[in-house]
Amino acid sequence: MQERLVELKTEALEKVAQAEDAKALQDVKVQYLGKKGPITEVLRGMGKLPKEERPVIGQMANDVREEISTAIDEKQTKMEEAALEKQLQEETIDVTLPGRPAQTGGPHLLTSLIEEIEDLFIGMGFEIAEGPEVEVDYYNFEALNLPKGHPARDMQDSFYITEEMLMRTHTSPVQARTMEQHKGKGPVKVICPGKVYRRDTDDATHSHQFTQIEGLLVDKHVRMSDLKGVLNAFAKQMFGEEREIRLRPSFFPFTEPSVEMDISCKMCGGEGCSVCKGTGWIEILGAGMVHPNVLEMAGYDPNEYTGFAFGMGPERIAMLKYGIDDIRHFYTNDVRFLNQFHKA
Ligand code: 2NL
Repeated sequence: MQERLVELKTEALEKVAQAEDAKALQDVKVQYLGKKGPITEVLRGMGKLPKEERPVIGQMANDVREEISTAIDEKQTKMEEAALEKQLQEETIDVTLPGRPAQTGGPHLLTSLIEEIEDLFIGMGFEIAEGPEVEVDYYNFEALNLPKGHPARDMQDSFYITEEMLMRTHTSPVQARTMEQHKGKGPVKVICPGKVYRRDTDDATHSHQFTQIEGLLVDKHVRMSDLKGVLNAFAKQMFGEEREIRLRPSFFPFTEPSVEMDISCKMCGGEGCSVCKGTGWIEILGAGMVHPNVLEMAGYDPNEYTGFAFGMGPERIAMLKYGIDDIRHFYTNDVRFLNQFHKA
């Protein structure tokens, strides 16, 4: 019987040592220590033994049982530790690795361009003024020498909220409001950027919503040469010192006389190319001397005060500067387009 117990112990310990996973170990436990296992059987058979041998065998059977049980527990602990160690190894985080770069946004191309233009004029003493995008007929048209029925209103059809209220078609109403606030006194020296609206069908060169940036200077003794000087300084800083400007006669209802300003073409240096369509010049903005009617409606005495104003489209300037072929790129907000213009 003793031999049998020694045999069982050796056998069981060997199987414990060989067990490769929790299930195998559990199987060993059931097989040797279970109710139907060989040790239980030995204990049951003790009745047949001589009395004096019983305690010896009993003690031994219990020891064997204890030893196997301890071996199983130890093995289980070892397995758990190994599993944890393995998991820790696999899940190690190397804190010295560089992090993933965060996706950062940035100003929209048009926003950057408008801010660049603002900065140039701030450098010449202008202030920034803003106003409502939903505007009343008076400031959008009437105060700018565009009375009801004026033919020039047709080119600026808008989205009407009511008969008297509309989405502004240009940023000029901001200047009209600014002049009014100055109550007939100068100087007024402002740059007005913002969104404007026209009833237009969208295509590569038209959009029902776009941006404008306008400037206005009203004071005593303001002359056309002042306009030319300011625009020349702007053009050189914005497009390059080597650029020339030229003013061509034009018409706007709110200025008299009115001009359009071209800059010399950088691509061909004035020789004529596809960018300037063979002319050597590129149209950049419209401008003029503020119409006496406009000054008067804003509360200025046109015999005492004069002024100049100009307006440009940031989309057009960006398209020329970066060779963008479709105005809709600005508004569809494909990040692949937008990201190209983020300054480092
Ligand atoms: C263009 C031309 C222009 C103005 C805007 C203006 C505003 C007031 C009085 C007089 Cl309050 N004029 N604005 C003047 C001339 C031209 O814009 O082609 N813009 C995109």
